[in-house]
Amino acid sequence: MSPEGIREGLDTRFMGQEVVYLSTVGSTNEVARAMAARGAPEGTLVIAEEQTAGKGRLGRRWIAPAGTSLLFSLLLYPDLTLEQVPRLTMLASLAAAEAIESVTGLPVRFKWPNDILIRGRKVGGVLTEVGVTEERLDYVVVGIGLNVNWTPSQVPELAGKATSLSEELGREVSRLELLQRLLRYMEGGYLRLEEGYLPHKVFTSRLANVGEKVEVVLPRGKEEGFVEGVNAEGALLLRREDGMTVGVTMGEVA
Ligand code: BT5
Repeated sequence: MSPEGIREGLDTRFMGQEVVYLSTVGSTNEVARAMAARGAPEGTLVIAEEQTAGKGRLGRRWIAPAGTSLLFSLLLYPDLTLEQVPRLTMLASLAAAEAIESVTGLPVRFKWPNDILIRGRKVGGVLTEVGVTEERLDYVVVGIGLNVNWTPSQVPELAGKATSLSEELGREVSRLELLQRLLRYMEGGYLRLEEGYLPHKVFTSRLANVGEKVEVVLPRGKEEGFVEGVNAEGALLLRREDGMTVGVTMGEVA
């Protein structure tokens, strides 16, 4: 991949039109945050072949051998409140799902809040970070990692839990085509978001475990209940044994 290659044939207005392409970097999210501080334009794409400190949530690591994956971040300046930012995480997951399905035909589901799954295994994840001044949202960095052409099941830590597009399909997939489609879907959703579109219903239609009993690991403790879906702000709706439905904003389905 190259910056020229990415822009060539990319039919977006701004998403991915400014490209920062790096062969190796700590984390693309960190570079995108630095770009925000320098006033880089909306839709700036920071993409790397390899990350030496790829980040997951809560200090976890994102593992990907060089040249095998899509590892990138998008810089956005949305007109949203802090509470509404999960809409962007949902949009990014949806854009990834639509891109994967249109390129490969593989069925994509989500595990709340930010896992992208194929046949129950994690093929990608989204890490959304914000820049805030005096409680006002300055910028949002949406980081996406997708396993494209490698075998994560060979990494002991990921065995049985992770997969990739090539592992599922038995052949390699064009990272460029996948990226360009994802950028197009992301821009389409983002523009609709500004007109008041709420992505939670479409997101819920792809949510794993709906109607099933799950355990959600919270920052402190756990919550058990039946998954009902996700609300407009991305909270997981859980119906507890006592019949009450609660909205969980922080944590993850075990
Ligand atoms: C995520 O975190 O799933 C968000 C991952 C976002 C990565 C992208 S890459 C581009 C951008 N720049 C960054 O620095 N980050 C973003 P979380 O839900 O916390 O999941 C992390 C967990 O997933 C790890 O603890 C592992 O168990 C597992 N994991 C790590 N690498 C994986 C991989 N390649 N495929 C599947 N699972 C993985």
